[in-house]
Amino acid sequence: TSAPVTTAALIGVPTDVGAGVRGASMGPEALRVAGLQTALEHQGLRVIDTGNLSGPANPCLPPQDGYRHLAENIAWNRSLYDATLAQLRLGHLPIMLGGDHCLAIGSISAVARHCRDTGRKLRVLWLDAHADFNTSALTPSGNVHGMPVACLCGFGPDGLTTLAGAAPAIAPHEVRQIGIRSVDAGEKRFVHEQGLDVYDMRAIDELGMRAVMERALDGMDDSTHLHVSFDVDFLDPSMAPGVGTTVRGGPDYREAHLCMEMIHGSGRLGSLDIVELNPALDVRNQTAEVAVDLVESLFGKSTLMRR
Ligand code: 5AB
Ligand code: MN
Ligand code: MN
Ligand code: MN
Repeated sequence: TSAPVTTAALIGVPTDVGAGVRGASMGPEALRVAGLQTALEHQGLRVIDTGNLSGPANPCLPPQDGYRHLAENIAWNRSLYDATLAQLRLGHLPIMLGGDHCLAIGSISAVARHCRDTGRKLRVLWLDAHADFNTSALTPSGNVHGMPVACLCGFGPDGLTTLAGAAPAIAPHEVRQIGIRSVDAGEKRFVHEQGLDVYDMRAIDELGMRAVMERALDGMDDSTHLHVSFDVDFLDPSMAPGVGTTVRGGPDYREAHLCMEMIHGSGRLGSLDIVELNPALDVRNQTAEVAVDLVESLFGKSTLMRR
């Protein structure tokens, strides 16, 4: 009795319309060059690379009414929503290759819709230096990559909050944030008000990554779909310089691996985003290579046979 083979579907989304610094649009190709497909195949997955989605160029304009490039953000996320939902309906495990983190609105809206359609529970693990819980009123930048969690919870413009239908795609209690160390003042108040479950760097320092992950993964069962949204700036910039918004003091290499290994151990992983990788700021593709290393752990690579 061997477990059925999982088919992963890579969806490249080459855009940086939600970011303040350009370059994340080159992320999908950098992840491919770093050997993502082979790494997944080594962990026993079947992999389909669906190629890259296409969409509007980055107009590089200042914010309007609190958002930069709102129309472009909506266009890319609609297209990603459709592509992700199609793969979920085929029984595949979608892996979104970003692109900036605005794209989690499209991918997670599709996952939420699929969970609703199939009677599953949803758990979202948000691995990031940032809470990404700004609104147009709170944002210091207007960059939509700082707003996806708020949009998914229903706080945002119609074009980004209703991809999966009129109701918010997710509820704050379905989210666990890990690695957080940079939150804006207004955003911080809103995180508390909405009751997001945040494991910041202090929690990781005090409790250790193991206890944090035990808590973050607690309460899932056979009917839970686990989505991991991996913002590469989660990692300490000493090992991951290729991101637009570095923040010192992130998880080190071993802590990040333990995080991924424990997610694998939960057995519930159903979809993944890899976002915010910026090859224009990277050195010899090392950040993409670290991300691929971590994805190997996420899909079951371990030193010894079993644990
Ligand atoms: B990322 C900041 N909070 O809203 C903002 O990289 C940064 O997807 C957002 O986590 C960083 O502009 C967005 C200052
Ligand atoms: Mn982010
Ligand atoms: Mn971030
Ligand atoms: Mn970023």
